[in-house]
Amino acid sequence: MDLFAEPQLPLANAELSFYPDWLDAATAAQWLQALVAQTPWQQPRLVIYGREVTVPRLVAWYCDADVRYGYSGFTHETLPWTPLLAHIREDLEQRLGQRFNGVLLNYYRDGQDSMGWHSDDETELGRNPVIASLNLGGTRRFDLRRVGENRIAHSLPLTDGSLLVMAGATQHHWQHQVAKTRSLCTPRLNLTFRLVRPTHEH
Ligand SMILES: O=C(O)CCC(=O)C(=O)O
Ligand SMILES: [Mn+2]
Repeated sequence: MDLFAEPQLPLANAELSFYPDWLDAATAAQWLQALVAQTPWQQPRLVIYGREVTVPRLVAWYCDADVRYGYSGFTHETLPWTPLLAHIREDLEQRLGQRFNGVLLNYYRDGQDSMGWHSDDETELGRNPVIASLNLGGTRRFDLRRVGENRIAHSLPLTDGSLLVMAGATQHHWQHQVAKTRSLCTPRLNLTFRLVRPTHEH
């Protein structure tokens, strides 16, 4: 890792750190191949304004046995940690000094797979959640806009082996998306590690 590169992105009311070289290429390739093959992918349907839509990507949710988490209007089927995912979690926890008890896998098969504008602001995540987002495979553009504005204020390419950490008040002031694109892109796997609080804490 380049010790002189400043990971902090220059956005007001946000705590965003980007580490482009978090993983070496061989590790990233190995994890991508294994995770794509061993994950029981789901494509949930959810109801938006009374219309049933299919989520435009494949997902899977792994967490500790005691975690309850409803995400974006639907409850994921809960999977137990695999040895590889437990290893990745441990590596992140050690290097970031932050605990996580769940990870959402998002698999973008091609440019038509996407994730719409949102903040990761579910109450289960607590007031100022730390979310560690690991990227494997094809590069996709990650956009940020201020809550209440349409204009994209900042974009960055989430490249293979990179890590984006969102912390502090970021989710109160900013939304993010991974938009559809007509450009050719190879499959991309994103893992967002989260710490879900017990429901009785709030
Ligand atoms: O794929 C990404 O980089 C975004 C994932 C995301 O925002 C989420 O899982 O909440
Ligand atoms: Mn998100």
